[in-house]
Amino acid sequence: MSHPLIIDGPERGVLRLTLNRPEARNALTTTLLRAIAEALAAAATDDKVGAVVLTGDQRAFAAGADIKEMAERDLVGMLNDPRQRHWQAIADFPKPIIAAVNGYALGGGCELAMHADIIIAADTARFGQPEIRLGIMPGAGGTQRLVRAVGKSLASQMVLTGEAIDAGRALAAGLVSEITPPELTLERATAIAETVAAQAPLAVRLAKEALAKAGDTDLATGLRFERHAFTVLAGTQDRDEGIAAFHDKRAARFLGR
Ligand code: DAK
Repeated sequence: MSHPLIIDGPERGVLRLTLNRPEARNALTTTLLRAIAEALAAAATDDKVGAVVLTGDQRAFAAGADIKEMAERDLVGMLNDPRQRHWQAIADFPKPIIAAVNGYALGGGCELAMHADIIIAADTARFGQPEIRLGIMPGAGGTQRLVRAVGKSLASQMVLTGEAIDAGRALAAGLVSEITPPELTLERATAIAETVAAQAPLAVRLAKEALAKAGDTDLATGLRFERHAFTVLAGTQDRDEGIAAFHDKRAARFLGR
């Protein structure tokens, strides 16, 4: 059996994770989720990784939790579900994740894409939370992150009807930041990841954390965090290097210090 997650790189600071269960539309088994969480845990402490690209194949980014596996879990099984831990590990990953979405991002697949900091989608991609049609509801942040991403009305429509939206709608709603022809999605996501990976690592980490606060906290708390993070960066060598490079009209050489 082929491995459900293909790990490439890091190359130019970018690690690529490719979901590899094409026969099941990249449905997220516990094994696949664990593999993503473990790859990210390793990437978190690898200085050669500045950003991660997460992708699937042309037909599906991921069609959600593996329904066959889910059917085997009763209430106690759900309470002891190891997947919660894996989802948390993905949410806690401190470096930027850029999702390159082709095809379907449904249920847990849409939720996985929303764990990314930036989503680049093929113009043929479809996003949805169809759990309601299975008699369940989103369980990996779909009701919370989707409202924050697209607003209450569209999120409610998606979650309560189970109907997917196309990439154009996802772009207009702010769920994704760019759409591309399908054959260019991965390339574009990788280019963005390389640009991110070339920046000062500590600044990127704190900026990611501050951006996350915007969705998690009230404005005053978020602004306070931003001010503290900004102040912390004043003590880094990379800030001095960035400013010196600007004056010298040369590219900065950041060290992550
Ligand atoms: N799980 C398992 N197998 C799946 C699957 C899935 N989610 N999606 C597709 N497959 C399998 C199909 O069963 C089929 O297998 P075979 O029959 O060939 O053996 C194969 O992939 C190809 O599927 P189709 O023939 O249906 O392919 P199409 O291209 O025609 O359609 C589709 C693609 C993605 C539109 C369709 O397969 C589909 O609607 N799939 C189901 C999508 C769905 O309902 N997703 C939501 C799943 S529930 C939690 C965290 C997360 C979650 C819950 C809790 N906690 C931490 C508590 C998440 C829940 C979900 O995501």
